[in-house]
Amino acid sequence: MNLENRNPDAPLKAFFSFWWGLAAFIGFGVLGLLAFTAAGGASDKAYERAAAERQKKIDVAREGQAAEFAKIAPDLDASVAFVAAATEGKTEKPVPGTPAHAAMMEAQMAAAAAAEKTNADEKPAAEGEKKEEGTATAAAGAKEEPKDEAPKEEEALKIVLEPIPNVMKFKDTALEVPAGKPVELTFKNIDVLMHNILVLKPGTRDKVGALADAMLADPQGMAKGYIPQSEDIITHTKLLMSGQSETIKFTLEAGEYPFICTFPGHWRIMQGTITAK
Ligand SMILES: [Cu+2]
Repeated sequence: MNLENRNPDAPLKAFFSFWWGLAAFIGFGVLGLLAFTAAGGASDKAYERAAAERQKKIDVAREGQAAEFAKIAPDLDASVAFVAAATEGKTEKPVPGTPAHAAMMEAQMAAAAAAEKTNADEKPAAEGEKKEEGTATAAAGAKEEPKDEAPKEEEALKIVLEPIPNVMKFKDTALEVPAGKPVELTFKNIDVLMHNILVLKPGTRDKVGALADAMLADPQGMAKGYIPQSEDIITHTKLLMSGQSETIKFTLEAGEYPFICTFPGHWRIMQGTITAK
């Protein structure tokens, strides 16, 4: 036993280890290169194929989103239709100030006027006022039809009345008309507030005003245009939105006839008198 050198063949082993290592290193390198080449290597073709695969993935992702986004295409009509469909039924009431809201209010007023017309027809007309009642009812209808003008030979006195904006007052508070002659009163609501005008029998202003106040508690008050049921009302316009106007026709015997706006809170200062003489 050589105790001085217990591993006499170690240098040889080390020599072979080096060569095996080098062979393995080169072997794996060659293998990798072969695999890379087999996969296409660095050729244009390989890049094209990789690009095509990426594009395919992008297309799949796009198709997946198409259901969500295709509808909001730059096609404006399609976009509007899509938004309309998406929001259908979500806006139950039109926003005040929009034409849709104005149309809704008008429809409500027309319905109220129609209901009132039915009531008026059921009630026996007061004596001496049949003609006026008829005229008033026609004027209260949704559409102003000049059909009852034909038999009249007398030229009606035309009056235009406006509210003073923002102060709940009529511009003219003392109107004069000839007794027994037809009058056409056009009320132009140039205010931002809603107003109406009721022509009343002499001495009934406070009574009708109180009835109008009571309509605040009526859930249908707005739909009725805050026009109370009263035989003291000779004629009236519907509740007019900002910018609307309506013409009412009436003939008054000599006397002093109060007129008021019955929108809640208005009549005490929004009033005037028509003197017929
Ligand atoms: Cu008013």
